[in-house]
Amino acid sequence: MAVNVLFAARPDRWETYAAPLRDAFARAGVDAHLATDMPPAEVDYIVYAPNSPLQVFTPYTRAKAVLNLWAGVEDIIGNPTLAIPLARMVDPGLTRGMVEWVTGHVMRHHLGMDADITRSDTEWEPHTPPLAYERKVTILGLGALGRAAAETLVSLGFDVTGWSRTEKTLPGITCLSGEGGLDKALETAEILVLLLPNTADTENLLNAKRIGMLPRGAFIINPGRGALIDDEALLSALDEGHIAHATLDVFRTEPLPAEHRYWSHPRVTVTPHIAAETRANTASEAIAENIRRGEAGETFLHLADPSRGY
Ligand code: NDP
Ligand code: OXD
Repeated sequence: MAVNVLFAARPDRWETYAAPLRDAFARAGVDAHLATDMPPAEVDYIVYAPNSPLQVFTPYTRAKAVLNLWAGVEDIIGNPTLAIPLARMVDPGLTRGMVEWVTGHVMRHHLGMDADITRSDTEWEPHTPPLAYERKVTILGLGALGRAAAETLVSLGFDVTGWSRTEKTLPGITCLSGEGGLDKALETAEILVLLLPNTADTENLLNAKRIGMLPRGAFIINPGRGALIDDEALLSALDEGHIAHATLDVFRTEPLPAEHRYWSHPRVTVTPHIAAETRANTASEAIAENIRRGEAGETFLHLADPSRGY
């Protein structure tokens, strides 16, 4: 018998996902009825975006799992009506997008590209940037995205340190964890990349004290979540020149309000939450595989853990 899959996201997402999901279900051998509307008590799986109108899960009495279209789960994981497994999005297309975005912005700051691009005929001042192996990059978060970004930066020759909650051993990467590990990870970070989730433990993680631990002239790149950074502390460090530049893709309020100082600060680059987008084709494969697993009685992949918040 067909499983009923409810697609609960913004209406414009349906056009993007309907065909790739149906194709992926067929390839995975999942007999599915996919729709944007069906009686809640008949739904088996919910493909979900946290900005969808669906916020109360209690009527979905038969549902086996919520399959998130986003990597971040902070807007759903604490939902008191959610009593079934929640899978985060781990999508190879999204991961590649993040790796490319992070690499591009690391390279911009590593090579000092801005100074070259804005040079005029009155200032012919050749400079030699360091080579990648002379540049220390720290990535906070060694999950699906942080790890992939770290591996690519290592392959380019960068001296990469990564920090995570649990201990890890990853080839070519100095892996640190815990509070002591964080201090070390920050002290060496000429370029700092934030790829942590937004949880109770990570909110304001980059506060004034920790920003102060970064080497003078460090660059901060944040494609993680806005709440990871104490914005006032960052602005002070930018004003004072302790931080050379911040490239920020994510913010506490999105879109970033017009009056926010980040827009006009000469040492800040704002990008509109575009570091990495879930890609319909590859994400649909991930969703189909999880439904196949659910129907085969296998464990779901990439389950979020409410006790950790991610
Ligand atoms: P994962 O859940 O795979 O990885 C999270 C990483 O953060 C893990 O290494 C985890 O440690 C670490 N971590 C979590 N909490 C702590 C803590 N308290 N102390 C130290 N380390 C911690 O997530 P992803 O890599 O898939 O995604 C990361 C984030 O990127 C998402 O949550 C989302 O906010 C953001 N994102 C942004 C996008 C954009 O376009 N800007 C697009 C997609 C995602 P451990 O390994 O020990 O569990
Ligand atoms: C995500 C995001 O969490 O786009 O997937 O930020």
